[in-house]
Amino acid sequence: MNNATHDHFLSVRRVLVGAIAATALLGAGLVGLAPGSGAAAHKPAVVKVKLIEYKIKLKPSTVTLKAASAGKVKMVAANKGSMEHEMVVVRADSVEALPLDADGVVVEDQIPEADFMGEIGEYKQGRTKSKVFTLTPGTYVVFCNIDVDYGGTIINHFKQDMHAVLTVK
Ligand SMILES: [Cu+2]
Repeated sequence: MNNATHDHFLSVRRVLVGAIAATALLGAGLVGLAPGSGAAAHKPAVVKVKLIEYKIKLKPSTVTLKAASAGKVKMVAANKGSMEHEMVVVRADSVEALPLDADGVVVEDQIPEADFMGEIGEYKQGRTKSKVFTLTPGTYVVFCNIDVDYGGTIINHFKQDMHAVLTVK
């Protein structure tokens, strides 16, 4: 009887020690979670984009990449205008650095492939679309380049100042 009680006491102690050891390991694991490891560490930076006639607003307009994000920047683009818009992301030092034609319209064909980061193609007002871009530190121009024909008069959204600069650090 005495022995049985003693054994029981020992086994309870063993369970407690085991629990403490597990907690210590878990703690060490969390502390040891270096940038780049673990699913949560890969969360992209997020930029909220507002598209209206004829402006693009970025919030924030400067993002600092965490090492663990692997250059991933999620653009959440809300079309708050009254017509379709698109969102193109191109690496360029400034709006003026983009290849423009004589009318001041971006010539997308002349953008080097390596500088073309991608786009969210035109979509309806009232909708929000998201896309994750892989960006390295630098300067990017975010713009809408659609043309709308108003009975022969073509309005190009980029030319109407529908662009913004995104800085990635
Ligand atoms: Cu537009």
